[in-house]
Amino acid sequence: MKKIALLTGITGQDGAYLTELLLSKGYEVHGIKRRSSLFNTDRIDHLYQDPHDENKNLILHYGDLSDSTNLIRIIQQVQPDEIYNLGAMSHVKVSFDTPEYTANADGIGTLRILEAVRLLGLAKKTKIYQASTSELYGLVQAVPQSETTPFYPRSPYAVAKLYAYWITVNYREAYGIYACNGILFNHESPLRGETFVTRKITRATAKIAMNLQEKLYLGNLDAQRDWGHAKDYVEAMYLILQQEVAEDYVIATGVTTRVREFVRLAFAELGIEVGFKGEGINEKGYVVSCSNPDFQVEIGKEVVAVDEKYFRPTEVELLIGDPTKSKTKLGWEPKYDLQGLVKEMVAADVDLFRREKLLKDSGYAIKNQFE
Ligand code: NDP
Ligand code: GDR
Repeated sequence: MKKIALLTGITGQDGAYLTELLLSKGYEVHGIKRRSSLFNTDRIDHLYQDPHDENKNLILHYGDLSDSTNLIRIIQQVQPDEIYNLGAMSHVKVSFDTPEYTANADGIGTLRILEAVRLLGLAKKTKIYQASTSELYGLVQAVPQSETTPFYPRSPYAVAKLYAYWITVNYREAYGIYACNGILFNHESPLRGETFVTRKITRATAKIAMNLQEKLYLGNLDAQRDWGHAKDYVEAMYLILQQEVAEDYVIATGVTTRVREFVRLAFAELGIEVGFKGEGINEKGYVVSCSNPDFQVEIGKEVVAVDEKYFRPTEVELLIGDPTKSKTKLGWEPKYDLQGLVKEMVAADVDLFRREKLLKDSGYAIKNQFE
């Protein structure tokens, strides 16, 4: 009998990689997608299967984490062995603009999934993975951060995810549901949303190198993040649900890097050396040298500047995870290091903008300028 998985957030970065992984393991995968005025399945279009095919293994359902009856109906119909709750308003900065919605989708949305499983009598059948986050650690209490480090959330997003974390633990303890938190540190990929800092940087690097963009405006260049590759991290999600006992795990690389350094590494991938001068909001990044004949960037050109609009009212300055438990208990080991991650992301964006440049040179406008 093939296993059945249900994913919320299937159209997101992690949803796409996890779907690929579960399909490769022979699962029947069901995903919840939101209705949108434009197609929103770009990340999983390569996995499309004809809904009329009797042997299809990928099935999408319309739904939303803010709608209990919809979740109950889908879970009842699908009878999943595993639920991966990846759906969320996942942008920390945007959560300050939409705090109530974020609490509803990210916090209460998790409760709705747990409660649906309980009400439908699936407590002994359905295992639940909750997408928890290193943002729970927030204001630094201790480093590196592990499963026992105290939480101190610093955004409406993190506070909503704190509720989701504890309600998951509570349903495990109260009703015996196999429900686990994966406390994942930042993970990126060519599928990363364009407004998260790594993808914003790799896109701008490619565009600046091709003279499609003048400058990259960023916020806090000093922030430190433990960045891994999403492909490695969805392997961990799967492993977390395959254990004898339900537990919570930190998934991280154990290496932290500043935003400024990520910028340097991205440009260096294209043979462009970027230096920084100035301090605080007056800090600038400029081109020191360019050894790649494919890209004509002027030496001395200012390519990075700071814009206060990207500062957060309360910032998380330093994240560095301790993945000892996941390595020893799950046998999880990441395959990518930061260099490999940056290389893949920059290459994918160069490829993307080569195509966009062709369009621009033929007189068509470049899409997606808003962020
Ligand atoms: P994305 O932002 O790429 O994807 C989020 C997904 O959630 C999308 O499919 C989105 O749909 C969906 N979604 C948003 N709101 C709702 C809603 N109200 N109802 C149903 N679905 C909704 O996130 P990632 O893939 O990067 O992250 C996956 C999960 O892991 C998230 O919960 C995130 O908070 C968490 N996380 C992510 C980390 C990371 O570094 N990537 C680290 C730690 C945790 P649509 O496509 O329509 O917008
Ligand atoms: P984060 O990711 O907030 O850690 O949340 P993001 O990439 O948005 O920010 C990382 C750090 O970079 C700083 N920064 C900027 N961030 C953005 N987005 N844009 C900028 O221009 C910019 N300049 C500097 C930020 O201030 C921050 O310190 C991600 C999300 O995927 C969450 O859903 C997830 O839970 C956490 O990672 C772990």
